[in-house]
Amino acid sequence: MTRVVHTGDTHIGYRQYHSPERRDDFLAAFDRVVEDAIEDEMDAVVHAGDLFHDRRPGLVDLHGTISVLRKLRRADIPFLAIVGNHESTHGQQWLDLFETLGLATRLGPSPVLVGDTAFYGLDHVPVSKRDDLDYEFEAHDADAAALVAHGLFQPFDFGDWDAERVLTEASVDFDAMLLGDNHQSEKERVADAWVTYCGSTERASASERDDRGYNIVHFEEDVTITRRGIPTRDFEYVSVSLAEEDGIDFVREAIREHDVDDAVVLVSIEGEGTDVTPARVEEFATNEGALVARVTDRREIESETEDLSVSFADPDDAVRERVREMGLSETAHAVDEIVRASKVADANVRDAVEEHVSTQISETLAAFEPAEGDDPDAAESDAGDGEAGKTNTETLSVSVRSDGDETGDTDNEDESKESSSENVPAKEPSPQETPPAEAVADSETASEEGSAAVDDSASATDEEADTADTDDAEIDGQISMEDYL
Ligand SMILES: [Mn+2]
Repeated sequence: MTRVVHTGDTHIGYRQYHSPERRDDFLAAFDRVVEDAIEDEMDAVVHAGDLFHDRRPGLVDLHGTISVLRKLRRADIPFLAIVGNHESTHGQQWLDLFETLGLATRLGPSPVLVGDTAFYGLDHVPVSKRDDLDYEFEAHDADAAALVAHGLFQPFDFGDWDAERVLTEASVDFDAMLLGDNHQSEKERVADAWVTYCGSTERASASERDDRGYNIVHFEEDVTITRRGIPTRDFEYVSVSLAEEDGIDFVREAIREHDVDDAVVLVSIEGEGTDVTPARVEEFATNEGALVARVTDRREIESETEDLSVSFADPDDAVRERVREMGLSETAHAVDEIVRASKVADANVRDAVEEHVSTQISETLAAFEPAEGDDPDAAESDAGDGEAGKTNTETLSVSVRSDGDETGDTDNEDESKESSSENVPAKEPSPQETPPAEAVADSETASEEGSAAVDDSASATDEEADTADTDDAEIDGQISMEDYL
């Protein structure tokens, strides 16, 4: 008999809504799961990927994680894990470091025995590389076997990886697939095995409305899966529909009906109404004790500022217009698109930019020629301008700002806009529940192809990337694993 905790999608280091408290919450949730496992004398804690939110966790996140893992080691409970898409690096993984420290076991194609159950691992693999997988696993002589994997699997909604195919093609007969990536817990029988998601342990997105928790998996004659909830940060969803004469007081009343103390408060406004701006609503909720308040204003209001050249209703428009005026090269525009347009997960921006620029260098240097300034169309593709020096300087300052402020933080705001594979658009109840200015997610393909392409171009460019990482460390407090080793 073997009894394990199945957890995953912990996303330690996620400073959701720019909130340091939220960052602590993600670590606290992991700690809670581990404390439960120790109290219940579990045989192991199995982690199905995305322990970290980012491939470059901050020092404080690493420190906290190591402290929690040490508790498990003291209790003599093994921590078995795989690598998810969020934390994956191109070289050695953080998990390898923890393994070196004796704090974790990285699961792979060889069986790791816990009691009389054999555990195997399958890290997240980009879609473009899955056809090459042969699902060869080393044989075992245990009573039961489980495969721990990270990805969006069929038969669940939005799956792009077929669990049935994995189970039938695998050289080992698995009794269970313990999965991560989908932040919603799921459980279904497939090809004589249980296929289950444990769900995330803190809401990494406003769309994750169900209670958070983890699985307890019991391997006996049969496999039994039960769920246990954990306390998490309160999210209050406030939905108001304003009639024409309704003002800010109406919204305040609606907020007062909720217990917003220390909560993440997400207000959705529909209808008409006067006198109500998101800033005033957020200020009110914060004064009422909310940890974080975000407003999604879904009203369509006639603009009274049509004679202004900049619409503050859409700052992105203003930025776009300014970028067009700068006479940037085609490549600079492409880089701007990658950095700012949110189609690429923040963790993958660096690699996507590197990949794009390397390709351009090898294919067409013309793409680096500055475009005509003040000409939106010419700026897309044309080359040559006397103001090259000036525009290049501006380009640099724009990309530095974007990297530090825009991409890192804004993209982190809500996973729904990231292109990682746990982006599950249709599972999000409706756009009104996501915080403001957060575009609905983009296709997974962008980042998948981005990272796959970088994988292919291999380590030739790794060194440069690492240097950049070190520079960045001074800016955002993140460090690369190589700084540690
Ligand atoms: Mn995840």
